[in-house]
Amino acid sequence: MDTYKIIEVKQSVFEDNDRQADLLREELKRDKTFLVNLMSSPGSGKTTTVLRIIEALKDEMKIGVLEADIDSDVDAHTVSKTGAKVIQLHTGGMCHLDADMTKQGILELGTEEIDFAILENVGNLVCPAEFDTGASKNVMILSVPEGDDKPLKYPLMFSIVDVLLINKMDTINIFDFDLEAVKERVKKINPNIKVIPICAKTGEGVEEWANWIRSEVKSWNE
Ligand SMILES: Nc1nc2c(ncn2[C@@H]2O[C@H](COP(=O)(O)OP(=O)(O)OP(=O)(O)O)[C@@H](O)[C@H]2O)c(=O)[nH]1
Ligand SMILES: [Mg+2]
Repeated sequence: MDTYKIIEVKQSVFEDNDRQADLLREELKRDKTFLVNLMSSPGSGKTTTVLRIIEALKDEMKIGVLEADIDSDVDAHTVSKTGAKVIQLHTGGMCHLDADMTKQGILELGTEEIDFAILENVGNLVCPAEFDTGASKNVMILSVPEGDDKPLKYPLMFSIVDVLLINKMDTINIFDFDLEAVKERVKKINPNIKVIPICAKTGEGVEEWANWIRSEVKSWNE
């Protein structure tokens, strides 16, 4: 007979996180704050896209930003120049944010003053997909130089997002990136996903994402 017990710790961690995430979502709904969890690989253009969306929406809604990184405050410093309220979250080595960490950031941000909050998650295509942050919606960026095979290699991430932004479209002729193949691959994993090609560098395509946010903020507040 075995003299030791095996406990599925991972499962209980996820269940506990899911409960906290649902509670946070309810609070955000009550406070009329729409929170987007923005995920991607390192360097795919999250901060550049955040700057563009602030530019597009800053005259219509009060925007707050949570910048999550293992270390440093370079992204918070960059975003703070827009005038939006920014909180930098350090994960202390963790490769993702969970609902409790997100809640701590939201409390610092203060929901009364914020209509639209955006969480730039830690750059990673694996761990952030496993933890519900309590956000209203999940959005991810796949940038052209990463390659069109990523939906095949990281299906979980592509399965949990509402919107896929395909960034760095200005480089599509340099890399062998098949946009139609990506659309087909992601629709197989997630038939309801909305795919928006953008170029955060020039701002091209960002208006379509801004329109999606406008419409989601409206329904969140109904
Ligand atoms: N050519 C091109 N470069 C871009 C575009 N968007 C972002 N970049 C560049 O890509 C690099 C990384 O962009 P960031 O916005 O810092 O990426 P990030 O995802 O926030 O990076 P981490 O926070 O480190 O994960 C920078 O040099 C940007 O100027 C784009 O649309 N086209
Ligand atoms: Mg960044």
